[in-house]
Amino acid sequence: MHFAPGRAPGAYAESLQNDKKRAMSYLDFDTIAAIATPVGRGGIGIIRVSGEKAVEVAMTFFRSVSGIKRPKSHRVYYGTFVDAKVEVLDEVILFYMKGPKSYTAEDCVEIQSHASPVVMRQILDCLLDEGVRLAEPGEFTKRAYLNGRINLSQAEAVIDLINARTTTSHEMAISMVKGELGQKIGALRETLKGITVTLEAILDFPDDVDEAIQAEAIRETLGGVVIQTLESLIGNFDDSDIFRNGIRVVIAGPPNSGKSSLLNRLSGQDRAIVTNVPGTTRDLIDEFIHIDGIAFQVTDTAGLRVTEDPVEKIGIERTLSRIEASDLILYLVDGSLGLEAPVLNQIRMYVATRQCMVLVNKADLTPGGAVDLLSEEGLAHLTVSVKTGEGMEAVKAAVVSRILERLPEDRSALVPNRRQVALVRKALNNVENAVEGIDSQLSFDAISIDIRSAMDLMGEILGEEVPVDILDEIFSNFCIGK
Ligand SMILES: Nc1nc2c(ncn2[C@@H]2O[C@H](COP(=O)(O)OP(=O)(O)OP(=O)(O)O)[C@@H](O)[C@H]2O)c(=O)[nH]1
Ligand SMILES: [Mg+2]
Repeated sequence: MHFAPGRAPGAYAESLQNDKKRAMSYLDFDTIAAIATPVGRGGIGIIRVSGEKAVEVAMTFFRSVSGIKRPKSHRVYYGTFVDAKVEVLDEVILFYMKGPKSYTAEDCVEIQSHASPVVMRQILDCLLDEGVRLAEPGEFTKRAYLNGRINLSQAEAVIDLINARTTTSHEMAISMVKGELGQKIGALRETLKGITVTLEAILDFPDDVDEAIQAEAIRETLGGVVIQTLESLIGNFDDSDIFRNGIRVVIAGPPNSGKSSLLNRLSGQDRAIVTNVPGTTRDLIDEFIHIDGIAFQVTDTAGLRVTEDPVEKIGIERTLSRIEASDLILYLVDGSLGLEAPVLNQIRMYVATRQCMVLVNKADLTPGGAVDLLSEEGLAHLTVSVKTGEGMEAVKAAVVSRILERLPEDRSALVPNRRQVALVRKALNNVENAVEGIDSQLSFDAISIDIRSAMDLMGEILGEEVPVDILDEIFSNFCIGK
């Protein structure tokens, strides 16, 4: 066969097999345990045990009230957990899940105790003394992956879920755990596979196939659905990236307009110094806040004006560079005054070039012309009194809706993570090369190399062809017990 020079089709399947084998041999499947619930006091705590010896070891210490010696799968047992000296450590509930119907797809036992860190630690120590090993961060999920129960994008979604800081990113993580992204990528890989099969046929039986017609069809699929899907995945990532990290909002504007007061009002804390002296704030002041389940990093800044004060100058430079790195500017002016030309120019520039909302503060005072000027200029603005709180709800609602405009329409949309999107970008590059190759009538051999690479990248996203060191990196982002 002339297929994909340098890598015969058999070699491809073999390398897949080898990757998996390498990953398997890398983990010795001994029995592992860890505390699976967060540190700190709460109602119940869970100690999770997974592996061949899970039941045997757990039953060494468990005394069931009903007197059973061997638990049945997917049943819950009530009893006590005793240590090696047969002293009762706690009342516990034992839940046994026989593999493969468990989180790791191995025999799993979960012991629920009271959430006291001391008790949980003692229970864990008993298990560890019996030859169970402490799980590494992410090892339970890693086993679920290596045992074939979940694919890599699902495993990564579990990390995102654990780390989700906001409701929105939580929703995105949930839909990935369900495997929607995996399905999409899988479908894309099937499409690419179909194309490589066609190319193979053309190369093997050149006389039986009309090359021009086939090339046209392949070009249409690649240039159409394949490129569109890859581009939309990249777009979804870009759109949703801000939700993972918190949206960066900068409060800017002339001195004394009420910026520090606004930060304090939004955060509900007396965070920044407020005085009637213009130029009070010199440095950047950050606060994390939540509005409607979305995380914001709000920064109060030094008022923008021409100044000879060296300290204030540095503060203003910092303000400007933070504005450049922001997702949204809240430009605040004092409504009891007019607007000076430099301020008006600055507003015009930010509104035109960046995400910027203009807020006219001090609505409790007599208007001084700022509102009229903005209206004349056709610049949208909201009026507010940070002091009385009037108009604050409208400001928050406007901020949220401005941000939600940037979210992928369907919230459960397919959003790859950082590692995945890097692979999607590479794949897009390959597919674009293939399309160019067809247009410039390159040999089918050459084109199939690009398609093959794109296909491998899809496999890598699904975790079917992942080098071991990358696996390590992914799973080390987990906490212990997951
Ligand atoms: N009447 C009224 N006064 C306000 C309002 N908001 C803030 N102020 C007052 O305006 C003055 C300046 O407020 P700050 O929050 O320090 O203003 P700033 O923009 O941070 O000022 P700089 O840090 O100097 O740039 C203070 O005396 C506040 O009490 C408001 O809505 N109404
Ligand atoms: Mg201030």
